[in-house]
Amino acid sequence: MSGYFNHIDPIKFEGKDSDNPLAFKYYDANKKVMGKTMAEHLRMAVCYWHTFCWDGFDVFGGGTFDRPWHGNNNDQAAAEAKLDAAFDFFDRLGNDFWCFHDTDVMAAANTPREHVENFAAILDKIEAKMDSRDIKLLWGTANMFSHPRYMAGASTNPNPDVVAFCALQVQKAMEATHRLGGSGYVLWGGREGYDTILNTNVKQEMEQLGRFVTMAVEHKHKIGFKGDIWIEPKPHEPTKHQYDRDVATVYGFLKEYGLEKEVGVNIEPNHATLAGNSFEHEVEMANAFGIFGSIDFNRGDPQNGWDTDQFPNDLRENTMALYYILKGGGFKNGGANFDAKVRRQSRDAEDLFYAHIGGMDLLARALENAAGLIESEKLSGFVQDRYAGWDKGIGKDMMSGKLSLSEMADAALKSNLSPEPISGRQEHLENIVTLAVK
Ligand code: XLS
Ligand code: NI
Ligand code: NI
Repeated sequence: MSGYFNHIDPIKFEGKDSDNPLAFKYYDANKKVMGKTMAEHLRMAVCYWHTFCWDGFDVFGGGTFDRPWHGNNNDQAAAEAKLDAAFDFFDRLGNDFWCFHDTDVMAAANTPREHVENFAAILDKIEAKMDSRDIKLLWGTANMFSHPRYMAGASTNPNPDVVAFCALQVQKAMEATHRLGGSGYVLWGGREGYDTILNTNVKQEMEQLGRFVTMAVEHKHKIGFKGDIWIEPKPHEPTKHQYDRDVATVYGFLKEYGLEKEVGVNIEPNHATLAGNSFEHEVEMANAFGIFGSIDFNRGDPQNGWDTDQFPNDLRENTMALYYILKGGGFKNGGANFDAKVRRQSRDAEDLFYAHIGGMDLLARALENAAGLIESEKLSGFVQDRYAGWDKGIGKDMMSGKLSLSEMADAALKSNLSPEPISGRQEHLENIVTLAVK
């Protein structure tokens, strides 16, 4: 036990009239919404990296948090101290899931053999922690972007020896995820892209990525991992152009390599907005392609053009996202993790709790709002009516392939109709959402 969180009592649900900032006002794990509990719907996870690894540094200055487990050496003792603190935090917050990168949890390693040894050493400890609790692993991943060896990319690196190191990290991280009972495995291609086209062979790199993801899928089947693999789209940052730009781009990539039935997406709203998309657009595109997986729930800042990774607090945006998530059938193996970090001045233990409590309460409200929108059928009914023409007549015949272009054209000549434009009712529909955001 680290002691760092000792002054914080386990967080309880106290209801919306509570004044206690260290209590849930809306997240009532066992409350039923559309037939499932809030906990079952949301599958909320704490992310190890921002919450326990980041020390508050930014590009202009060093760490500000002074956590007792952040020593100068990232050795096994430090990794174990961090693990104790993390599980002590989970015990108090009561989150059902967590997620991690290999390098978050282990002692620093420089060589491939050291990587295997250090990762294995901490895995036994993690397993022991998990065995004595109810907490589950939402997903695991490998960090293939922080070490200088990855400055020119991970699986898209010009040097095959670097890609071999990636293969080792993915192999071990996926096996660890499987061993710890994880539901998913994430591939975020942090440096799978380029800074200048002048030094880059784009076709070669795309093919490396295609082959590498195929190898990861083959390995999943070889070891019998039954969870999902998800790619996390992001358009840029750290590289100028990233190959996994957004959901539609990832789908094109998956189709090209025959992986669209094997790999889904882990959507992050801040990445969506950086790509010029709304959060709900990305969710609905993933639903349309059948690749919806999981969500990293953070937010950006409307005035800043980078991945600020802030805890979510926009009820309307998250109501919309949850509406499309529920409409698509909700989370299966996926869930809601907070890929978000407290601000650099939020340096106290309490701040970590305020952040997660706020995010969990927000998602609980957004879930109830979204369920209300689904149940009222006002939005879905409107959309259904709008497209009703495709269930019959020439609409149906065109879509079933019965009509050629000329036959469809003949239908226009035959009816000689100049169809009346019909209102899209945008403001009316927006009002329905506004009234549902409570
Ligand atoms: C960075 C990403 C990263 C992934 C996991 O922008 O969001 O944190 O979620 O590697
Ligand atoms: Ni993320
Ligand atoms: Ni991100």
